[in-house]
Amino acid sequence: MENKEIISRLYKSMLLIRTIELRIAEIYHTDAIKSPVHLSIGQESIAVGVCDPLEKSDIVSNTYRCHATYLAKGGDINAMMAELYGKKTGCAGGKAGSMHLIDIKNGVLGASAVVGTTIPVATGYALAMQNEAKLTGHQRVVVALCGDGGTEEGCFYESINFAALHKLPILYVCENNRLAIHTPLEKRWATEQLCERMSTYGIETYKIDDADIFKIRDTVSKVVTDIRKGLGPIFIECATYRWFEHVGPVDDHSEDYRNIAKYQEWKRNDQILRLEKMLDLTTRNQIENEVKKILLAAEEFAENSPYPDAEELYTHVYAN
Ligand SMILES: Cc1ncc(C[n+]2csc(CCOP(=O)(O)OP(=O)(O)O)c2C)c(N)n1
Repeated sequence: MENKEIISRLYKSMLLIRTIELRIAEIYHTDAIKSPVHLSIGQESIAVGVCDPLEKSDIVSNTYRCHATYLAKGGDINAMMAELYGKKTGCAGGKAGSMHLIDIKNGVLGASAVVGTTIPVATGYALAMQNEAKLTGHQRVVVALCGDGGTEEGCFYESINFAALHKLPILYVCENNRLAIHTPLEKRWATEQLCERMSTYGIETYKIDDADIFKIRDTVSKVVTDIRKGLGPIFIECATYRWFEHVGPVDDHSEDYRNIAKYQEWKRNDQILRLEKMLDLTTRNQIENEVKKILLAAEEFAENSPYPDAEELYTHVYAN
């Protein structure tokens, strides 16, 4: 059994992500938020289980469905909310929106709307970290997360091969929610043996099929230690379920491509409720109040921040 401090920390991190995403869904229709939003409600245990064992100087990278990883790695929540509002104080100056969160200071690489493209960038970062360690003596680790759809891109396989060849300090994590927009895995993959496919690159693989927050955290904790020692890349597949529509603020379980029985099953497996039950009422109330305060402050920060100046349209277009 994990100790109370760890349970409280994991609960707070997952609750913060869930609460902010539910709030985003609530205010989305007011047009305060200026960008499309890809919510990861239901998938929180992956981001939190993966980021919890990392050091502050380690790096994570994710796709457009990036709120959870950004927050779990310690990304600035005020800057995230301001980015969604299109404000000058946003983490990308209010010009990029929800799909392109970035917080280099806290180890969050820039996300991208183009499926798969963050994977080679993260792999290149891992190469730089391998070189950096020769000078500093300390090996930072990069974690590249992507969806099951991301693993269908050529650059995913090119990156894994390159990382395996050069024993790069990188962990690849697939958040397998079995959907690429509206197309289920059964219509896209001839076999579901993703880990077996990855192991042909000569790397160690792990599959976690129940989104158990402790299993994810323990596995990542072990493999990151190995990666830091120079053992090369490792791949983890985490099964999960997206509760909301692909993009936007509502749940779309009435749609044909959805499976309501699966949804109910995954809801019963909700890791936030699981941890909630492990905590005493006083601790829970305290955490819930802290989360509410953080969220309220972020919303106020975003609302009260100015929009970017018109001249900003002409900056960051070309590299200097
Ligand atoms: C290169 C590229 N091809 C197609 C798209 C259109 N597209 C946007 S999201 C998406 C599905 C990706 O699914 P997955 O990687 O499993 O991530 P999830 O949305 O489930 O988190 C696709 C095909 C795109 N953005 N980029």
